[in-house]
Amino acid sequence: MNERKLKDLFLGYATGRTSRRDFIRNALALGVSVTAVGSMLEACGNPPPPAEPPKPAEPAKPVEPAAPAAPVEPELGEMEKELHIYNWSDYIAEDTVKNFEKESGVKVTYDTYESNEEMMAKLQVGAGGYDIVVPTGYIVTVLAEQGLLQPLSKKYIPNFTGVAKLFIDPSFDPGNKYGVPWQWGTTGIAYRSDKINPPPDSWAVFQDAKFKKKMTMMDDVRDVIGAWLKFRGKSLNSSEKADLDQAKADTIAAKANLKAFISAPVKGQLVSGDVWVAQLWNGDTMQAKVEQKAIDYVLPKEGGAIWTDSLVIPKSAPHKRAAHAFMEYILKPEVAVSISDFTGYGTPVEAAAAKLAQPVPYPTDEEMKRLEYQKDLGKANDLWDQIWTEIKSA
Ligand code: N2P
Repeated sequence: MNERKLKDLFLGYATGRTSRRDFIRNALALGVSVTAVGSMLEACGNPPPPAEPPKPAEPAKPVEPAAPAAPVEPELGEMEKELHIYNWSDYIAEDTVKNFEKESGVKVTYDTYESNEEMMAKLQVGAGGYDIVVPTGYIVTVLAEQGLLQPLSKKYIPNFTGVAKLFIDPSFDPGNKYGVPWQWGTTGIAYRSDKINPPPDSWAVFQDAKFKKKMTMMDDVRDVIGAWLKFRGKSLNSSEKADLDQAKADTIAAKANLKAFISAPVKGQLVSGDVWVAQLWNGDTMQAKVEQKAIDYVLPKEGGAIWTDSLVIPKSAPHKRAAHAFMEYILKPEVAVSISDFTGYGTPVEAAAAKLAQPVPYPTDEEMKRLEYQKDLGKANDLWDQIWTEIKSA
């Protein structure tokens, strides 16, 4: 049985991209037993019940004009004594959790992940018992549509008023209903300026055999295919088959020169000199630079992704009040400064932005022309996933 295919299929179903019928059909075709398919479906929870048949129309009654719906924010009970956080690796200051525990008396369990997919897979099968996770913008949309997120009760987060305008009412989370912005950044190229001269300025560097096996791209379908789409002047949200076929060919051409598809953990290899060029996020590059001055970052001339990651609370979270307390805590300007000073990413807290040891200015209009926000791909997710699987096994 092809385990990789089965895993992708299961992920597709768990994330709502693959229908129940397609999941069953394909799983059986892969040789999975009927009993095993049953348990996999169960692990994903029950699908929504079939819609009720329409009732015969009743004669219309005069109705009172409806009062404008005030947003109902859930009331939360007493502060719990525990909090379970699941965040990207290297994405918080070393003392943030400790200081929060001291101030609040809440005991924090802190786990890390390396990709949105890794986090979603856990969340969607109900594993982990997490109170806070940190998805990228387009993933907030997906999780919210799947009904997996708790709407925020902003009355417990008075510091939310300190969030900069740019992060208010984002298109991926209208009204900031579910998320408190955490950090923002870009996806570009980290390189060793002592090994590569002139510095790379294009995604094309990954197709240059001169640096064979000294280069890596991220282990992330959206970032890798997105980069090759930008390389050809396309949107990194394209769902056009022709664009994606070209991106696939470009990725496979690059793969011959790559040491690996690897995300944040590549930092150590950049520092040691095992890797000279890595597709990476700006902040993680700055973290590596602390240890090795010759590491620099460039946004390729063809452009790349800009993103905001947000703190959100899963609907199933056992400690929702404590989760709100943590959100309130990290929005304090001095705490926000210390977090971004460690991560190297930009802060959404307005009063903190100017106080960073190395300020991360919001992109200028000129830079913005080269940057693009990732959006949920909807139906095209299947095609992207299929191409990614083909690239990985090529
Ligand atoms: C964590 C970086 C995560 C950024 N090291 C991904 N949007």
